[in-house]
Amino acid sequence: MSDHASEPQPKSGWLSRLVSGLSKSSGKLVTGISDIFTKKKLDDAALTDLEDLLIGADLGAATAAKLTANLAKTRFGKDVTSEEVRGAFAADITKVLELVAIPLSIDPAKKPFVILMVGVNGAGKTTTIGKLAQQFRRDGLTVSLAAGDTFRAAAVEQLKVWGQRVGAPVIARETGADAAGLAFEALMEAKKRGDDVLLIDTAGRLQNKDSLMAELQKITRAIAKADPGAPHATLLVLDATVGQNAHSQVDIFKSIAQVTGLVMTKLDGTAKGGVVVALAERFKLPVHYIGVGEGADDLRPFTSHSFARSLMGLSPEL
Ligand SMILES: Nc1nc2c(ncn2[C@@H]2O[C@H](COP(=O)(O)OP(=O)(O)OP(=O)(O)O)[C@@H](O)[C@H]2O)c(=O)[nH]1
Ligand SMILES: [Mg+2]
Repeated sequence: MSDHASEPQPKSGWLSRLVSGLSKSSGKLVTGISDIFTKKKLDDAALTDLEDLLIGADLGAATAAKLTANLAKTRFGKDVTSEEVRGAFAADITKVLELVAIPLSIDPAKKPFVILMVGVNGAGKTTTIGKLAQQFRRDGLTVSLAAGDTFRAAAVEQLKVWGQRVGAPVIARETGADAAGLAFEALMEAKKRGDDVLLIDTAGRLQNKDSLMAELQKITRAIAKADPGAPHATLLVLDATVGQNAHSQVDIFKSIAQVTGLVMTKLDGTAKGGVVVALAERFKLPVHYIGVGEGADDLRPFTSHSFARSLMGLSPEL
């Protein structure tokens, strides 16, 4: 039986989804670490192998160097078990992630609290809006949605389906309509109704950075015209399956929008979950939510300890 399989299964539904969602990422690390320690003490060669393994699992060179250096400090030359190594890594990763695991707080004084969703095509913006809308509705908040991706009719339809499902009005216009005008109108309507939250979807085309920048800036200006403090949050949605590519997406979107936080989606479909750690180390942007599946309950607030432990194939409950 592997170390991984011997871990107790989490009791709560979400934690077991987190564990199974991250199983591709943790499987790679668990097997890799145990391969390194079947034959060796913690010597220089083992440390190099561990560092390479962490880099290969997308945790980034800086984090990989830090984790292995910390391990060497207390355990160099000693016999260590792979479980001990994973425990030590998880503890250090938790520290890195604690700085960015910041919940998105909806300020009730802002009516509505305006959330602008940005990110490349297919990252999961629209789905994340639907999932968030459902959770806010469950919390008793009134929510409206703005179909700011006016390029594709299917995008508007997708948002309408979510709106109907969760009981949130969707403000949409015909395909090709001005997204900034739509955002302005949606915010005025949401204000009039006294909605608690307005979620604004955007198109994610990145073929041309200048046009994307112009579009997003126009939308932001229109929102600020309707409400000078808005948007109150600009969330960059990143698809974890792109791995290292996520770095350049953060760079680009930070340069064209006031990104206030990240949402990482599709952690269930990839062995590249370690990229969350690399992004935390490099950008220090708050990570508000992670997605480990397509269902509304598969998006949850990001928590450092349970993520770090699950990534290392350890029980998130301990
Ligand atoms: N497995 C999995 N799939 C997800 C997750 N989040 C989103 N998806 C799927 O990813 C696909 C793309 O999601 P969308 O929400 O349409 O992405 P988008 O950013 O709005 O894309 P564009 O509108 O084309 O810019 C959909 O099939 C979603 O169901 C996740 O956490 N896990
Ligand atoms: Mg979309």
